[in-house]
Amino acid sequence: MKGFPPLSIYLWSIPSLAVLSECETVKFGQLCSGNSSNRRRTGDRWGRGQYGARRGDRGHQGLDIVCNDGAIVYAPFDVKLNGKVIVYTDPKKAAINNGINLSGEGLCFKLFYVKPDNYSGVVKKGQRIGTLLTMQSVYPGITSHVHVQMCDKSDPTKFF
Ligand SMILES: *[C@@H]1O[C@H](CO)[C@@H](O)[C@H](O)[C@H]1NC(C)=O
Ligand SMILES: CC(=O)N[C@H]1CO[C@H](CO)[C@@H](O)[C@@H]1O
Ligand SMILES: CC(=O)N[C@H]1CO[C@H](CO)[C@@H](O)[C@@H]1O
Repeated sequence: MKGFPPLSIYLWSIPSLAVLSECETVKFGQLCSGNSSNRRRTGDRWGRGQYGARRGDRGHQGLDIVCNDGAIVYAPFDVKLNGKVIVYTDPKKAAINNGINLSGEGLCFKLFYVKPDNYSGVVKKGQRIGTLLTMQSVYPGITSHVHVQMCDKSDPTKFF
């Protein structure tokens, strides 16, 4: 048997590979009308859109996907609506203070700056969740976007 790894190595590798490939296949479908490729916000005068980008003294906790004000936001896969998200406490940002907590494909995540049609129930992939709020009214010149944030605040980039 010299030169061969123990059989247990082969046995352990099989289920772990299966789990790995299953996780890697979860990808977000189109989130916003007019942006079929889920194009990401790169940067503008208000900041950059990637996870971990600088936001004052902390890091950006989500990933920003380009979406025009008033555009339709779609379910990226079959989802369950888990209720409203409060994005801001600052009353000056009330116009864009809305969002929705969702789950599907084993993921729990939130979409910010969206006015959802409903706060509970289910929505099929590609069906309408709601519309993008008027980001330009609060952040003039920003690349308007949907902010995607995992409920555990982990990096969502691998799902795009
Ligand atoms: C989102 O909704 C789920 C399911 O109701 C809940 O368990 C979770 O705590 C919520 N997450 C956040 C960050 O609000
Ligand atoms: C609003 C928006 O982001 N539109 C873009 C979505 O993606 C397509 C294809 O990548 C672009 O051409 C649009 O400009
Ligand atoms: C499933 C569900 O509750 N759908 C409702 C979502 O909201 C619209 C109006 O905004 C209703 O017509 C649907 O019945």
